[in-house]
Amino acid sequence: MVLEMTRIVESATSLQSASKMKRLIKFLSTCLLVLPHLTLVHGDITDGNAEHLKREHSLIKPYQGIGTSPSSQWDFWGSTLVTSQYVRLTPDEKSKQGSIWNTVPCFQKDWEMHVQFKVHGSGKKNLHGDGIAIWYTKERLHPGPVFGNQDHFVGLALFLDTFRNDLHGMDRSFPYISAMVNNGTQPYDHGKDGRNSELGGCSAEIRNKDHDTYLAIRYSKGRLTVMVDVDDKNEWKECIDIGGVRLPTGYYFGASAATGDLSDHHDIISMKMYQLMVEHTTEEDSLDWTKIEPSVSLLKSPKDNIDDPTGNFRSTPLTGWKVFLLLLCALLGIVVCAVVGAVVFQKRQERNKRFY
Ligand SMILES: [Ca+2]
Repeated sequence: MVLEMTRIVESATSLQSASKMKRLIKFLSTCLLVLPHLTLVHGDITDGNAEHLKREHSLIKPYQGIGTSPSSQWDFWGSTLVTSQYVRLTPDEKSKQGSIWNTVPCFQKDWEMHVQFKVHGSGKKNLHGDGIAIWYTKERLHPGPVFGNQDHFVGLALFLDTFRNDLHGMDRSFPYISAMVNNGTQPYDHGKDGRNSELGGCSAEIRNKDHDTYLAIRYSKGRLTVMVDVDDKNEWKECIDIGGVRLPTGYYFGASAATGDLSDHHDIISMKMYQLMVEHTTEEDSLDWTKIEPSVSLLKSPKDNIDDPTGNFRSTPLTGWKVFLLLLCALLGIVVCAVVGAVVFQKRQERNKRFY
């Protein structure tokens, strides 16, 4: 389009003014190229801003009072061992299960959880397991078969699956990170490594690293974003980014891990929860967010959304794009006006020259 404009302008004006116009168009087209990046940067996951750290939902060294103090904001269960340097959910031993749970329900509508973890053990390639799960669920401290937590859970789970159970699923490498949202009706199928119920995922080398390994989970305006920082580059790499996710407030954060015939040390170093400063419409704010049922609209047919009184939430992930398109249209408008204006100005000048 910009090239087309350049051609039109070249034919309409003299060579000298065309070069000026080219510079103008080059500048404006640079603006157009830069604009999407500005919006992308805006949408990127943030690094933790200490101001917005919610201590009551965070697990930070040296984990004072955990499990022993009545005012403790974290409970633990099973094989979990709390030291001053790490919370070990399982040791590198067979058939262990452990978990740690925030005792304070989270009433933030938009949040970001940064988890520093460490998975390490003596098992050689493919001879280790099973992995860690990070939870945001209705219930807490319910041990079970899903990485040490109950099946048919209600809420969100992130699985850091280090052992490949499904030998047919050779198209992906392990460890594999995946997300699942459940309203309690779906089972987690270990035999398929949860593939039937996953919303998205990525492979990530997270085991036996000498450097720190991190995972970030952001939930804001119906969008779930998961980033990993496991390559010692101090930068987030996108793993999962999906819209149309609905999660209520009032659920609990937790982490669990399990070993089977194969094992690993599954350690949590920290869980830092940040409140995101996001504005909501009065309509959104007037709803009772604790009553929302966990769901993902992408997995439903459009028909299912019609009778949903809160279905309007689902369009919110598009807002960023709408804003971008509006800005793009505005900029294109400016470009067209500038080109037309310059052509008109040039023609007038030429007409004036003829009179002298
Ligand atoms: Ca598995």
